[in-house]
Formats: sequence, structure tokens, C-alpha cells
Amino acid sequence: MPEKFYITTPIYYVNSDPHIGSAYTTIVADVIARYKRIMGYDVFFLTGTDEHGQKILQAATQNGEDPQSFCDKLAAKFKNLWKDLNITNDYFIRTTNEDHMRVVQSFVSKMKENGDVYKGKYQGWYCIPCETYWSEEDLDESKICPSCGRELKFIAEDNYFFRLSKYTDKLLKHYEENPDFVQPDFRRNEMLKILQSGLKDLSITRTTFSWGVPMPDDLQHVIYVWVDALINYISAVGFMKDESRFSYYWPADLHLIGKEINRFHSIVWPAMLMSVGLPLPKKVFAHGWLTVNGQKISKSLGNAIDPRFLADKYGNDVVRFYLLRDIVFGKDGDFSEQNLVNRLNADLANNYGNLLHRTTAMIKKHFNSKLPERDLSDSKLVEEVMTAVKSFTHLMDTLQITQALDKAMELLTLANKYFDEKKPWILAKDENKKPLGSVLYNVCEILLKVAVMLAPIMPETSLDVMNRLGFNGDISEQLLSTWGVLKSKDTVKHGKPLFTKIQEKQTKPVVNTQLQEDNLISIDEFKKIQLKVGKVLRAEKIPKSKKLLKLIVDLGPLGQRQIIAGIANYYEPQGLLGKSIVVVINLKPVKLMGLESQGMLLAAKSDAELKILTVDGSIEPGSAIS
Ligand code: ME8
Repeated sequence: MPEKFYITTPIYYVNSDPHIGSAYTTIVADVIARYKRIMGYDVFFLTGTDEHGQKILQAATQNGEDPQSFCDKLAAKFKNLWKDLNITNDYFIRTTNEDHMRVVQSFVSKMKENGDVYKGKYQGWYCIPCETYWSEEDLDESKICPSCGRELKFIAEDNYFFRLSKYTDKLLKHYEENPDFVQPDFRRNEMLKILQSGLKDLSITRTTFSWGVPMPDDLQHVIYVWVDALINYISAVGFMKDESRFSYYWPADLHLIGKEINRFHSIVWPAMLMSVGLPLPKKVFAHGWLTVNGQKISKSLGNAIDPRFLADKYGNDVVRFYLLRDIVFGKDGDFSEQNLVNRLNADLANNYGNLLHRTTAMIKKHFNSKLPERDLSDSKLVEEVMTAVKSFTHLMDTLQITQALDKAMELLTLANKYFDEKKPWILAKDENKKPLGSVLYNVCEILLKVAVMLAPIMPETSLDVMNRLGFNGDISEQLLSTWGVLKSKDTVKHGKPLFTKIQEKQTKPVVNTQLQEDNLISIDEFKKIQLKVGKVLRAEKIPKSKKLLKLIVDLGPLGQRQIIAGIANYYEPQGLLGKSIVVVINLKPVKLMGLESQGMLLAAKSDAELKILTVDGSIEPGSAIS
């Protein structure tokens, strides 16, 4: 019987489209799931969407949609993206699914029966984007969210509370007895500090909106979105529905999450499970956060890269490889498209693709495309390869994924060095083709090992490489643990280069190009802004103002208007006379330094400069601009 391995990602909020951050966690989880399958485990890989709560309700309302159809649309986007990114999740859970909602109610009822839920009054601060309560001690005077830096809302409600405080000591004991429960260690220590300072009871219902799971026996309340969400990990594997399935999969082997939601997974969730008497997950791994070109990923900065766009441009495998190679798993890391291109060119096109290409070319030419005889005389090489493979599996098993990937890359370096040192192009001149054959065989066998090691990360490429090497069987652990898997005389295919290098000038950055649906306006909305050509008739400084100039502008049939513009630091009044500029004419008039401004001129501004927009050539004042 194979051993089971149950792995989860966070279930993502459906308030906005998936981005490179959610894709990162899901891709890493997919890599681990694929690796475990190769190693013979019976894997269950779960992902899904978190669809209740105030944040989702707000997003739906802002979009003018009822929350359920809004969630349906967004959940489909996540589901489809994972399919396109080659994610092999076994199930996709949605918290608006009725089965899940029933489980949430039963779970909370059970906590109540066990004496862990009581009614009280919550008064304090709440972060809607994080759906998180904060107590006064966590905050300074500014009352901004310690996690996301956004403004908090003060709420005062009659709520039900969970006796989280009761579990402080039990949790501390669990941490002590299971030193690997939370990983990496520095994240475990953060949680230990919170536990050591003592836990407070947690408000677990809300009454000011109804988009959530109703509290059993008190329908005025909906269950706190985090309680609802965490329960997905058990409702998805049959809790209270299919007990044999549930007891087979639970406890989860790994909850993979981002660092900002560690407290929910490593403290709140385990305490909830203790309350109802269920075993705790075996491991929580909280990875770091991705920035983009050094900046936090944020919708307002417009840098929330669309993973599909990236995958379309470079290919799924390349994006997956880059994320695992460049972002040290566990630590914060920066996404940079330039670094992705550098990795593609150096690691993939040069070290991997080129070696395969050179090797298969020689087998085609000198061995009529048949894999030459295996040769065991080079035991030092074989030993080095097998040591690297062993470290690879150890590193993968202990979730040191970036370091495991280093081992595969080291093997490629080793094989390239071996190829160059053995000079097969000189051996090829020899009548006796055995020495040439054995070098080429050894390189092929290393390439096969690398393809297997990289299969969880670059599944399509690995299948392609294995096929070119003449291997068409299943990918399994045995291909890693024994030397000499490839069979002499099998047909090797010499094809197109595996990867195409990208020259710098070919890359147009994908950052900032994503169209955010909620930022888009329709042509009718754009047409509401009336733009006309205005000819500057007069321009003068305004006494006591350093920044403002007063302009009188001729708008043809619309007459003349006075415009007060903040351009005095950049233009002398004289220099503006006669210019045909762009004027917004339907802006509400405002008073600046006591003077009415009856329109606005358009200008381009950088940190250091400001340039007024003018019309290219001469045209009647008052002409419409569209
Ligand atoms: O927190 N870098 O959902 P969410 C790396 N619904 N990972 C990132 C990231 C970034 N910049 N941005 C997001 C929620 N992530 C809850 C979870 S689970 C029971 C409920 C990833 O949509 C990372 O895994 O805000 C993070 O923890 C998760 O997306 C947050 O997703």
C-alpha cells in the first residue's frame, strides 16, 4: 500500500484576480505534489477559493454584482488559471459549496458543545482586507493594520467567542514535542513568541452583514470567515461525510502557506482542532513573500503580474523553473523579469538545452541515432552523480527545494565539464568508437537523471528530454536510484533546441501591462471628459504664488476662459503665448488664490520636469480632441 500524502495551499480570496503571489504558492505545492507522486506516494493535493466575509461582499458590491455570481466568476478564473499552469490539484474547494458550509456549522456546534464557545461583546479594531481582528496592544496611535498597513475599522458587536486562551499551554506542549510542526524554524520561533505571551479568546461571529455561514441556532450571526476557511482542509476530505476517506487523509501532511497567515494556521487552526478532538496537521510551512522589482505586489501600483501572460510569453516550465530557482523557498524574494530571462538563457538554454543538443547530434552522426553501449569504467563520475541524486532526494524530502534544484543544476555543470574534458569531437576521429560511445552514454544518463529531478518543476520539458533520450517509460524513483537506466540501441532523437535564448531587446516587460478590470473605463466614460484645443492669449504670474500662472485661453466658438495652472516653476509666462494647448473644459470651476479657474490644461510630469501638451501643427482654437 503506498503511503498517502495530503498537501494543501491556502484557499484564495476571490476579491480580485489571481496574481503571481497566489500562483507562486500553488506552483510550489504542485512541485511538491508531483515529487511525492514520483516517489510513490498516494497524493491528495487540495486548493480552492475563500468566498465569504466582508471583503468579498465589498468587492461584489463595488462591481454591482450579487456576491454568489461574483464568486462564481472569480472562482472560475482561479480554476482555469491552475489548469493552464499545469497544476495537478486533485480537488478544488469553494467555501460557498453547501457541503462545506454544513461541515462548518457542525464543527462550530461541536466546539460549542465542548464548552469552547461563549457569547460576549467585541469592541476593537478590524482589518477588512486581512479579515483580521487586532487588539489595542498590537497597534500604535495611527491604527493601521500591522500586517498590511491599511486603515482599520473600529467595530463593536455582540459576538460569539472561541476560548482560544484555553489552548495556550497545550499548543506550547505540541510545539515542544513536534519541533518540525512549523517550518522554517524562524517562523516557528515567531509563533512560539506569540504563544509564550499568552493567547486571547477569538471572536468567531459577525452580525453586521450576512455573507457567510450562519451560526447554528443563532441566525443573526455569520461565522467569522477565517473559521469558515480553515475548516476547508477537513471538509474537502470527507469530514462528517465519508469517515473512512477522512481518516485515511487526515491529518494533512503539509499546509503550505504564505508567512502572513501563519498565526491562523499554526495557532488558531490547531486550537480549533484540539477543541473538537481531531489530530493536528503534521506540518505547516510558511514561505516568504514575493515583491516585484523590489516593490510590494499591489493592485494600486499596477504590478500584480498576470501569471498567464507570463506563461504565454516564456512557457509554463520556464516560469515555474525561475520561481523555484531564484526565490529561495522559505525566504522573501523578488520577481524580476530580467532575472527570469537570465535564468532561461544561462541555466536552461546554455547548460541544459545545449548539452542535450550537442550530445544527440553526435549520437545521430556517429551511432545512427542509436544509444551507444553502456560503460561502467568511469566509476568516479557515476559516484559523483549518485551522491548528488541522493542529496537531491534528501533536500526535497526536507522541503529545501531551492537547494534540491541546485543539485540538478550542479549535475548539468558536471556533465558539461565532463563533455568538454573528454572532447568527444576528438574521440570521434578514432576508428574505435567505444570511448566516444561511453562518454555520450554517460552524458545521456546524467541528462535523464536531471530530467527526472526537474520533472516536478518542468514536467513538459522533462517528458520531452526523456523522449529524446529514447526513454518512454513512467517517471519513477527507480530512475533516480540506479545508474544505467537508459538502454543501449534505443533510438535517440535529435530535435530542435530545447529552449530559445532571448536577446535583451526582445523582452518587453510584462510588469505594469496587466489590464485590471476594475481600472478600466468604457469609451462612453472617457467621452464625458471634454477636451478642446485652446490658444494661449495671455499668461501672467500671480502675486504671492510661487507655483501658479494665470492664463487666458481662446477656445474659438466657446469664447475665452481663465485657467489657473500650477506650472510657474517650469514655464515663463512669455514662452506660453500663442501655444495651442489641450484643455479640459467641463471640469467644475475652482478658486485658487482667490481666482476662478475655468478649466484645466494637460501636462506630462516626471520627478524633475513638467511639459505642457501641445497640438502638433496649427488647428482652429476650440477644436475637439478625442
Ligand atoms: O489569505 N508572495 O487568501 P489570499 C508570495 N483566504 N505569496 C503570496 C503573495 C506574495 N506577494 N501574495 C499572496 C487568504 N500570496 C485567505 C487564506 S486559508 C484557510 C485562507 C499567497 O487570497 C500566499 O500563499 O490573501 C498567501 O498566504 C496567500 O497567497 C494569501 O492569499
